[in-house]
Amino acid sequence: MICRRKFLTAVVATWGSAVAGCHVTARSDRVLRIFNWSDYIAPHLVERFAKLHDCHIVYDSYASDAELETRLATGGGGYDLVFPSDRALVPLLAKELLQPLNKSLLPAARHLDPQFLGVPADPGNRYSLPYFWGTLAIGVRVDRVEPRPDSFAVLFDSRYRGRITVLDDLEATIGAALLHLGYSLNSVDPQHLAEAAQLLRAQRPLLQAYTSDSYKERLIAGEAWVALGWSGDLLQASQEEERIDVVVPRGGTMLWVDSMAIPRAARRPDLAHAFIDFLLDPQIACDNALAVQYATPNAAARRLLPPEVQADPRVYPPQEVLSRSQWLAYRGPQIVRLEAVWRQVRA
Ligand code: N2P
Repeated sequence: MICRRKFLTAVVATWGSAVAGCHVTARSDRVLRIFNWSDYIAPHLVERFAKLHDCHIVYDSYASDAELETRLATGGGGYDLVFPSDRALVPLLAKELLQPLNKSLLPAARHLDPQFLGVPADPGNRYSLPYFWGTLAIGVRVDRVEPRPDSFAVLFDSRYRGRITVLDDLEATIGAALLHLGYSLNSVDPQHLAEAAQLLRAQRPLLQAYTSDSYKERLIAGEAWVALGWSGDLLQASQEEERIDVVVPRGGTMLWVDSMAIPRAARRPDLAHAFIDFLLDPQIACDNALAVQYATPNAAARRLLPPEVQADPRVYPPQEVLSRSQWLAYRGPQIVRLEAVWRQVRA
């Protein structure tokens, strides 16, 4: 397994070589532009694909669905391959920013577990295929936080004043507050949101930061003791620092699945299809899952994982936790209600 520091160094090295090394040999028109969540691929796979397909890869990353949506809507980046969440697929499809996939170029899609196909946003998977899934979870420094928490309550515990971080992401952080209050993750009820706003305002003095991209480092350094984050990123941190554990709230949490999709404006949909099919190969998907620590929707890849990973409830929560959890929904125009809450909280 790859440790966090090696992982980061490898990412930088791979980007360097993908950009410099392959550029020398690859034909100049063979450029694949990828826009993905940060720390969300095994770096050596990017390099391997570039060599295999004699191409140059430009690899950029983002920390929220909102960033992806804005970039695609403004035509920035010229990306060939993106990784929207199930919730983000809705606006991207409504704005016709994605192109249909050519399934004949994706034979390895047969390895996907049907359970993860047909998300409501893209029922026939015409535009997207699942990449990884996971939960909204809490990273905890077990040397500082006792007993081991099992719910979102720890995010609001004044004993950890100044040591807590939450995601700089309105749906995730308001969602955690709604769940803590016993409401639906996807509620748009004004009363529920008013209570969530009150709770999150009261939480502010306890927070070290609203951050979606520095919580791992803060946990590893011991600066933060409690961090709301994405399951795999937190597990990457725990792999590097054994005093970090990952808590998936027993009462249920947010579930999400991120997909691979090709922007309508892609210049190299051929390379993008080849990259998707490459990532769907069972051994490659297994190696990738081990590096990023997220749950794979690839049934064949899951069977190749070491038994202890397949059985790790922090990666694959048990059925009773899943059944109490909810998929994040797209709230459509009602999102303005959450935006109003977020403005009050962040003001
Ligand atoms: C990867 C984060 C992806 C999780 N770093 C949110 N969809």
